[in-house]
Amino acid sequence: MTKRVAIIGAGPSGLAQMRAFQSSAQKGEEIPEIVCFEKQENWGGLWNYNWRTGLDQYGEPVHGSMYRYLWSNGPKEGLEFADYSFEEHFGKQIASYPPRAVLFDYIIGRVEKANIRDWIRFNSPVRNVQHDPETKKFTVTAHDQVKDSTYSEEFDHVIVASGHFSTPNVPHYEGFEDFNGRILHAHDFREAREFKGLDVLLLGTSYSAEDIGSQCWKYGAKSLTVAHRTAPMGFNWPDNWSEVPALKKVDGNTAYFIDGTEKEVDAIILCTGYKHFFNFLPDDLRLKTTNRLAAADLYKGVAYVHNPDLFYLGMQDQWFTFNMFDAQAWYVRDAIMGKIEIPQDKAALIADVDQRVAAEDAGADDYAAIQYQGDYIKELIDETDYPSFDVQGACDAFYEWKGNKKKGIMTFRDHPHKSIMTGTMAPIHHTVWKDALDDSMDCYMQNDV
Ligand code: FAD
Ligand code: NA7
Repeated sequence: MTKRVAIIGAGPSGLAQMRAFQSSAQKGEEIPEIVCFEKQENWGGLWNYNWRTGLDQYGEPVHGSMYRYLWSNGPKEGLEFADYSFEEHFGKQIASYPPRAVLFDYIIGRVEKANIRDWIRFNSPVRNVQHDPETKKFTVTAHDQVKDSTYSEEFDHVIVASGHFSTPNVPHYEGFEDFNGRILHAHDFREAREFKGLDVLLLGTSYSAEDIGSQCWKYGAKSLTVAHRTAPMGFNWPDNWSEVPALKKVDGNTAYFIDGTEKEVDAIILCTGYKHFFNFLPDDLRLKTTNRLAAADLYKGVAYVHNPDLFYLGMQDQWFTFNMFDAQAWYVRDAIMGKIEIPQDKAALIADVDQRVAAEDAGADDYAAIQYQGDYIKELIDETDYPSFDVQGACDAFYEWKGNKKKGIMTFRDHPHKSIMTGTMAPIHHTVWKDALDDSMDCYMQNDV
């Protein structure tokens, strides 16, 4: 009997999984039957831009957290697929920090070539998964939203690739209910021009705060104030950007900070991160982890220690993205196809996780974290036939990127990097990022290379 495998989500992680199986089939190997359940009407996950916020057309929470004008926050040379280069897709080398539409096109190009769209059931959120310890089968219940009918099917394995940057972590601060302006989470941010001419307060010091603040600055916000709970980001910010200690409360439009300072603000954007949230999974199958590199309870970062027939992709915090999802997907494919043996002894699985947590904790800084995740990718690809690539070169691209951010937080995207897949240097983009207000693919592709 052919095994049946369910993949939940057709974002970059789920698509990597399908491409992994398809590449085996292409080599003449017999692969399991694959069914991918995707809640949205198209593939690409977060990269499938959604103008909606709140609930979608079916009343489901909107998955999308990406906003207009988003340009890659790291160099594309760090995320390039080893089996499908940017040059193969675009027919030429492109600049290093592409806008969202360009990256979406790249992700989709590979799976269109692989011809796997028929494996995906769109508009089909998974509602429930149950595991029967007797038969060792999973029962997946999905909702066909077009027919408005719910049905269940059995699978030998389930791979959860539903992402973890869609359910916002929304703290409350005193006075929010009486604030005379908009309070929103980064998840609901779409159009930076909404904040033109306004004094904007952001909470948080990670990617969302840095990037949403930078967009608001680029599109004409009057001032940006970023409150940190732990430590400031410490970049060399423009003159109308300040970093302040944690927010204490708001009263009317006045924000009060714990050092006794205050600031009049028109809008508050909560860049306070996301929750790993799987409301379709029962307690015995549900991953509970914080957003870290060594995610809890995942052997080799993918196999659920309490039931290693269940896999999770992309659940780690991310320096690396697309090629890390590939490394995981090829590994999971080989585990399912019996080429890699996952220990069935729970203590051994847990020992693997403990060792990963300790290794991450031993790292001193972001540079160690990048190296840690790079080493993880190397470890996985060494065990499969995923095309070997210069992971260290990708780490170096990230180190360069960090250095460029220190030199100029509004100019780091103007730097080119060298592809580790093809060895080609990226061109310098025709317009510096701060002046490039048109983020369409047509405009981006106008580089003369
Ligand atoms: P997702 O992209 O989230 O895809 C998950 C898929 O699962 C979605 O299609 C969703 O609809 C589906 N799904 C969810 N629940 C269900 C369900 N119950 N049933 C069926 N389907 C379901 N990475 C970069 O490399 N560069 C960047 O510049 C970058 N910018 C980012 C900016 C923002 C604002 C955010 C939030 C993330 C950014 N990322 C970036 C990181 C991003 O996490 C990855 O690039 C990538 O999208 C993760 O892929 P994924 O498939 O794991 O998850
Ligand atoms: P992250 O990277 O998880 O960061 C969350 C930030 O929110 C971090 O700076 C936290 O501060 C801060 N935070 C969390 N809770 C609070 C409260 N209650 N008050 C104030 N500040 C808080 O999320 P991002 O959205 O920035 O990035 C997620 C992904 O999106 C990322 O991969 C990018 O590619 C895009 P802390 O340091 O813990 O004090």
